[in-house]
Amino acid sequence: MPDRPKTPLLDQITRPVDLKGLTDAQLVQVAHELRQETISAVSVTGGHLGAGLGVVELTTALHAVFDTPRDKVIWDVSHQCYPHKILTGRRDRIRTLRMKDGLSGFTKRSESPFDPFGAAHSSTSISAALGFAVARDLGGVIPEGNGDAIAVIGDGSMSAGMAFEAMNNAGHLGKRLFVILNDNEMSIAPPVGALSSYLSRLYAGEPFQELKAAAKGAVSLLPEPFREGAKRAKDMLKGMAVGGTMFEALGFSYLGPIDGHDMDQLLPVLRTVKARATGPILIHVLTKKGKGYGPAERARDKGHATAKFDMVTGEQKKAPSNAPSYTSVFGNELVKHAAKDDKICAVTAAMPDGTGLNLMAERYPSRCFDVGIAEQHGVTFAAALAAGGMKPFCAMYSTFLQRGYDQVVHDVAIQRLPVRFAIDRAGLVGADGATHAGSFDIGFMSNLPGMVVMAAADEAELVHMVATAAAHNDGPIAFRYPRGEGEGVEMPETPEVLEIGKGRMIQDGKRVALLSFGTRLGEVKKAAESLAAKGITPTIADARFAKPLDRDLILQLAADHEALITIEEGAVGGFGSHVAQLLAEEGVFDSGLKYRSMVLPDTFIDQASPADMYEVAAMNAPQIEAKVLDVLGVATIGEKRA
Ligand SMILES: Cc1ncc(C[n+]2csc(CCOP(=O)(O)OP(=O)(O)O)c2C)c(N)n1
Repeated sequence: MPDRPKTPLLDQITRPVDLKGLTDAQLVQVAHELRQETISAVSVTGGHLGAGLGVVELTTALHAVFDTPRDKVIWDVSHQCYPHKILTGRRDRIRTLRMKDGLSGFTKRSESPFDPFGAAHSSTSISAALGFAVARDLGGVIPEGNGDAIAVIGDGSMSAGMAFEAMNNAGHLGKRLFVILNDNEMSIAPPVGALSSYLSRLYAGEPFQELKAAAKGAVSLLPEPFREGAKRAKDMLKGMAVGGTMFEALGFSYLGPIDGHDMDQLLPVLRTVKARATGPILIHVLTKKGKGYGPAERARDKGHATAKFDMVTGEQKKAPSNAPSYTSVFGNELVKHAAKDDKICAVTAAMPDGTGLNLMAERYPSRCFDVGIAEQHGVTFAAALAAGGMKPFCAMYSTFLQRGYDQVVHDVAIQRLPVRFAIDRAGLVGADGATHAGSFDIGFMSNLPGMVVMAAADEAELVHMVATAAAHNDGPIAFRYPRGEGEGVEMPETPEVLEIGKGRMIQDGKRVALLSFGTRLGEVKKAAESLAAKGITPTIADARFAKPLDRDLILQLAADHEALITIEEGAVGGFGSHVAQLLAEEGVFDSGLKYRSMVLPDTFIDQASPADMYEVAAMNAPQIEAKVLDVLGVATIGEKRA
């Protein structure tokens, strides 16, 4: 292949054990070739580039010094694992990353023994490493053996509560354990919060007096009522900081900061801690996200995630889009509402661009909050914003909202607080695979008393739903929408506040009614066109609401048709289950309605394009058509032959 880099030394490495005989100078060369191979692979597949480039030397050093897979290297989030995959026997498939039937873009236990723990949601690595360390000490038996446990965690991920819960526990247990803090001063967006500035101070070499001064300065910025509590917190911090880092106060030995691109620092430090450690050690490593590839280093997000690209120019190859993305529709609408109503505010957990809140942050910075990777805090923070008389939009991906679920139940729903949940990436998301699928939110939001749950069928509907959420002030409300572009429909001039719990008819037909919740509506319409050619005209309705259900609409559809099929981009236990419950309770089944529910199958679907994933889920137009024919007892040609 002409554009493949020359990698003579890397070509000899098929397993980490092959690194053992190399000199330090050769390891430097391996790292160099590994970087070129990583860039080349991601130029073909697209994916997470910047984070991996930042840990090329660290990856090489870890595998050279430790004995994986007996020793467990646990990558936090694991979006930085591509170089690790290349060194651990998966180089031959590295150009299938994130593709259907290819390598996962994250670590995955079923893929390799070198991936001891799967990840993709952040801040789990220290808990996992601690679990391995304790299992080792308790005599747990696994085929690879139980050696050292090493968590590699970014500064962004370190800011999450879960990381500190694990540090607290690990410091208490005192087991031999390594945490490598990979500090590149980046999350997806620039990291936010006090921890980030604390870390900067650690390596800026400023004395801790400075930290105290900063804490004092921060207190004086607060309005009077907050000052007393903040002062107490500051005093605590003062006490902790004197005599060591925060990490030492948590029971870790702190080592660093060291240059994570300098093998002459990395190798001796790792060798020393491997030989000597008796308890938990935190090694603070400074790296540069996107290191060694100009276009990534220069990019605003340091090449966090990229489409396929031209290796020479760095130009990304994106298909031109015809319709606006759902994310941008949400972001734009929110800004419009915020312009009219100064109580509207917004919360994102480290995803300002991904959720479209970057627009709000630009226009109304004082009303837009990036709380860091802290979904739990973000939800409770939004709850109290609502309790305090604001109108918060809590914008999170479906998959990450899972982490804030107790807060949704306990802080928002039970208190009936009007938090507006904007749930992005609902349904199957494609290349990020099962860990990022937004499969469960319909179920876990709809079962909460008092929660309103909507799904947009297209981008115009999303406009109405943002308006509906803005206007809904007597309890929590959620609206979900998928990743990617809209349907290309005409956009409404003025947004409409929808009547809560009312669906809409799309097409009148006979015999079978298709009741869609969300963006499968497009596939439903396609199926209906194809059915029309066979002489079947289904009724089509868009439920709009999974909670409260449009009882009148549903019972009418049931009364007027011999069959009713619901379809939604979510797991069992969602919209269809609520419809089935209603039909059962109303005795509709007693008189023989044929009811079918199309939901995601009871499996975790591996990465592919969203369309391919929906094919696996049997939820595309041909499968909807087949479902209709089946329920009506019309055999398809293929089946007849069989
Ligand atoms: C719970 C959770 N929320 C949000 C994300 C989205 N996310 C993926 S990577 C990332 C940034 C991670 O930053 P950092 O740990 O500093 O690693 P870096 O990419 O800088 O190497 C975020 C916010 C996630 N994976 N998990």
